[in-house]
Amino acid sequence: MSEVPTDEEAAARAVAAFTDRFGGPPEGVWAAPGRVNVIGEHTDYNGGAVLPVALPHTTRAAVARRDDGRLVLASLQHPGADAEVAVVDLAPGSPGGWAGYPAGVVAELRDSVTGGLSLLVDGDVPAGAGLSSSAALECAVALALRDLLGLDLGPGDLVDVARRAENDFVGAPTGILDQSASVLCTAGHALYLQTRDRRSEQVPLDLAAAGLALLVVDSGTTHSHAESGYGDRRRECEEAARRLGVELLCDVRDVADLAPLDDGDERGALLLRRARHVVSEDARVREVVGLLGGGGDPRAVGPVLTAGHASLRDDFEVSVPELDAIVETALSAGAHGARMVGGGFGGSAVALVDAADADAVATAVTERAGATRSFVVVPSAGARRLP
Ligand code: GAF
Repeated sequence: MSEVPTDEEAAARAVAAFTDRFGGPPEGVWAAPGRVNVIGEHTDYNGGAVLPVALPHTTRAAVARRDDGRLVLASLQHPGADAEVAVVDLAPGSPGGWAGYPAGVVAELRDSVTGGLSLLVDGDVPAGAGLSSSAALECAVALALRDLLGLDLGPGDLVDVARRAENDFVGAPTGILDQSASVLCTAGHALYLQTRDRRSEQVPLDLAAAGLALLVVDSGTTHSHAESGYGDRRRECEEAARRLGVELLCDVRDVADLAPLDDGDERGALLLRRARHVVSEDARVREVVGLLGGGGDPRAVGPVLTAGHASLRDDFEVSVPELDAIVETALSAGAHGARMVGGGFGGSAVALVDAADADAVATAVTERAGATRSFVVVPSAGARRLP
């Protein structure tokens, strides 16, 4: 299990590190969380629904304006990898690496960043674990710039700025799930977001009251084809939508309506599987929201999560043996349901467990499935300025 600092502790640590690095205090410290998605994977770029919760783990940005037109970036998680560049010279991929995420946000807002910025990053969102550490960083910086520069940006604008940084500057073709979760989630709730029209609803999620816990399990693996695999899936979904004559795959509501994709050739069969995942996953989001809001036993959500895993594994083919083993082990250790989360090809899984079994399930996935870390998620607050 991993500990996270309080907002006050996190702010004090960021102020001290900033002062040490830049010789004076920052003008403020902003934090944004990572996320875990309860259900709704690979639906966001298909116009479907998602149901993330914000993690208690956040990324913090301590920021001060400069007057020399330069952007200077430092990170406690990347010692020795500071980056410095003139704001006018920011261009996709330059700087790259960790600094590309904050730089991408600054590039998006560069018309307002006339004097330059000093920025120090700290955080505890596990990196490379499929828990949105990159979106947390983008959103913390976007919020900092809005406040510091007095920009007229609503929550949806912040999501878009952060997402464009990831798509256009870093070059990762993601949807809006991660940035929306980081900005819009609230403590004690899951965010039920329709990505088509951005309507959202806060769904109360007090699993502890039902004697339950949502356990996040990090597989400790990231496969090298994660990025290319994600892009491939996006293109396959777009092709399936084109063949069906719909704008986005989630315009199809019934899996039976996907039958025309199976035109007898191999490509058609593959597109049918991809589309079947997306359309059935979108329905699973609605099912889970219904179960959580229906006043029944939230344990009923478990099998829906497990069905989501089977769909990601068999139809969408984004799981990996390490995640399959974690899911199987968690289920055999008593979890009510379990599935991989995020884009896939490595990263983390979630398991819905009786709170009393959380430690036993965590031990089982570590000892029998090679998991590197587990923690119980308390649905936490979205992006905010720290005190
Ligand atoms: C990644 C992406 F960034 C999200 O936009 C989403 O598509 C997710 O994979 C899969 O649901 O986290």
